[in-house]
Formats: sequence, C-alpha cells, structure tokens
Amino acid sequence: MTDDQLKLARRYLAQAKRVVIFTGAGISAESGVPTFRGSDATWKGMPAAVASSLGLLEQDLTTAWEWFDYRRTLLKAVSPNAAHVAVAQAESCFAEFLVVTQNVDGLHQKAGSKHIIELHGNIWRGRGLRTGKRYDLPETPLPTLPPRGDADEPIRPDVVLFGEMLPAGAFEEAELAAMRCDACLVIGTSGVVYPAALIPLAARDAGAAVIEVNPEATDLTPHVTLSLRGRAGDIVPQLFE
Ligand code: BJW
Repeated sequence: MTDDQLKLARRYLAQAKRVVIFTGAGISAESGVPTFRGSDATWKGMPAAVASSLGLLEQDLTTAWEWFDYRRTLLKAVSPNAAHVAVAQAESCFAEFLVVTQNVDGLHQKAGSKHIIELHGNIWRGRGLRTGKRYDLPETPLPTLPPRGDADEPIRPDVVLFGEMLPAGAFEEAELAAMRCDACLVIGTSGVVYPAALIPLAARDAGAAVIEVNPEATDLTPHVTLSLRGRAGDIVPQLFE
C-alpha cells in the first residue's frame, strides 16, 4: 500500500455518510483464527470442508458438533484485533454504518460493533432441528453432544453450510445497505462464496467507492475501486485515524 492509496481511501471514507464494512475470515486471522482457503489443515483426518459439510451434519450430528465445539474452544481463547476494534470505533462517526460479516466467530460483537448482519450465522448459537428455534450456547466444551433444547429437540450449530439458505432476510438487508452506501470497505475475504460476494458488487454497481484490504489479490480485486495490499490489523486502524 502506498501513501497515496492510503490518502485516497481515507478521503473516500471521510466523504461518506453511509458505510458498509464487508468482512471475511482474514479480519480475524491476526487474532489467531484460521482462514478457510489456502490451507490443507485437517481435523480427525478430514479436510475442514468435509467437517463443515451438510453431509456430515446430516449423517453424524455428534461428530459435526465435535468439530464445531473444538473450534469454539479455540475461539474462546482469542480476542478481537486492531481491525475489529477500529471498525467498532468508527461506527459512531457515520450517519449509517453496517458491518456485514461472513464470519461466525462473534469477534465483531466482542469488539463492540452494534450494527451487524451475520450472513453465515454464529458459532455461539444453535438451532433446533425440529422447530428452528435459536439457542445461545456460550459454554464450551458443551456438556452433551449434540446439545438438546426444548422438549429434548436436538440442536445443530446455527451456521450456514454450502447448499443451505442464508438466514431469512439477512442477504436482502445487507444488499439494500450496499445499494445505499457511499463507501464499502471489504476486509479479508477471498470473495469466492456466493451470494455473500455479491454485496461489494452491489455497492459498486450503485456507485459507491469499494475499498479492499487484503494481503493478496482476490476474485473481487478486478471489481473494486481501490485495493490496499496488507494486513487488516495494520491498515484498517489507519483508515479511520
Ligand atoms: C487477510 C489476512 C489479514 C489473510 N488481513 N486479509 C454448487 C452446489 C451448491 C451450492 C453452490 C454451488 N455453486 C455455487 C454454490 C453456492 C455456494 C458457493 O458460493 N459456492 C462456491 C464456493 C462455488 N454458496 C452457498 O451454498 C451458500 N448458500 C446458497 O447459495 O444458498 C442458495 C442455495 C441453496 C441450495 C442449493 C444451492 C444454492 C451458502 C454459503 C455458506 C458458506 N459457509 C462457510 C462455512 C461456515 C461454517 C463454518 O464456519 O464452518 O462460510 S464456507 C466459508 O467460506 C465460511 C466463510 O464465511 C466463507 C467465505 O470465506 P472467506 O471469509 O472469504 O475466507 P477465505 O479463507 O476464503 O479468505 C480469507 C481471505 O483473507 C483471503 O483472501 C486472504 O488473503 C485474506 N487474509 N490474512 C486481511 N491478516
């Protein structure tokens, strides 16, 4: 990232009244949370994509929960980093400010962000298999797997797996905000998962300045107004100084 790029990005944000922050796993990387792609990590011999699949959840809910509760235990120990904090602190500086995250880790909330849409759910919640009722599940490790809700209904993790619909209304609300915003800051996402990746594209199509923060080029790079190459924890705090 050059000084001129940083100045330009700051100017876009300083002129904006309505801002959408679109985040992916990369914003949590410096907190110690693994990203999804570019790693061949396995759990119990399974690639993460298999452990996080609808197939496993439908065939073996207990093993699926072991995977999610393993990750919940790792997450319990991590804290928001400078990028989450800068995003949370910026919220009060704009007339409209919305965080649209693909992350399930809850670190935006932990940093103090108030207006958040979670497109892919939240790992600290469960959802009843029979009723769809949501349950807060802050405890980890969980005492029983799978956890049970009202009338003993089995609970699944309240996250969105490939082939599943996003939470009702979440994408539509995020898309409306994107279409109304003046600036959209895209932090730490590969931009390969849909429909989430349509959010920055909707902002761009509606004429907003779209600023990407990522150490690598992504599928979104050709479509953004400005790409800032580097780590979120280094760059994002400088954007709102
Ligand atoms: C840094 C950094 C630092 C590193 N600073 N940056 C065929 C069949 C079925 C579906 C489809 C299909 N073809 C297409 C689809 C749709 C599918 C999809 O998009 N597939 C594509 C992959 C091909 N989408 C869906 O299925 C979605 N639902 C849907 O479409 O419903 C309609 C429908 C219904 C029925 C049938 C068909 C359609 C649902 C998507 C759910 C995604 N779920 C996951 C898992 C969540 C649970 C869990 O945690 O286990 O969500 S997948 C995973 O990817 C996770 C993430 O939110 C998501 C996005 O990843 P993200 O955040 O971008 O992370 P990475 O790792 O990819 O990138 C990290 C980035 O950070 C990199 O760029 C780094 O460079 C950068 N970085 N360090 C800043 N320090």
